[in-house]
Amino acid sequence: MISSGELSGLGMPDIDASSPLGGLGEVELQHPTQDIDGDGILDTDTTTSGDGSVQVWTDYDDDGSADHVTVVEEDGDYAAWEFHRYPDGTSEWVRTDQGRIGN
Ligand SMILES: [Ca+2]
Ligand SMILES: [Ca+2]
Repeated sequence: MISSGELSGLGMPDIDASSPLGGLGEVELQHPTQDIDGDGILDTDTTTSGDGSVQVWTDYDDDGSADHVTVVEEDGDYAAWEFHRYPDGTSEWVRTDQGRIGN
């Protein structure tokens, strides 16, 4: 089995800080590589896109789909989004933060 960081993130949405995620829908974390909350279960996948932006996808409840994403562009623009699931079966991504690092 060959496994490297370069392979992680395949199939993840390619987004930047200004991408509207409202209709993106559920995002499966196929290859989580980090354990952010330290419970021994991998929950976070960091992906990069061609333009230099970095996306950090985190699955807080370990159900396999991302609940939070932070996007940071090369020039410091960033945005954070939370995935909300509603009782009527619908779901959406809601932006929780946006700005520019270092200014
Ligand atoms: Ca964890
Ligand atoms: Ca989840």
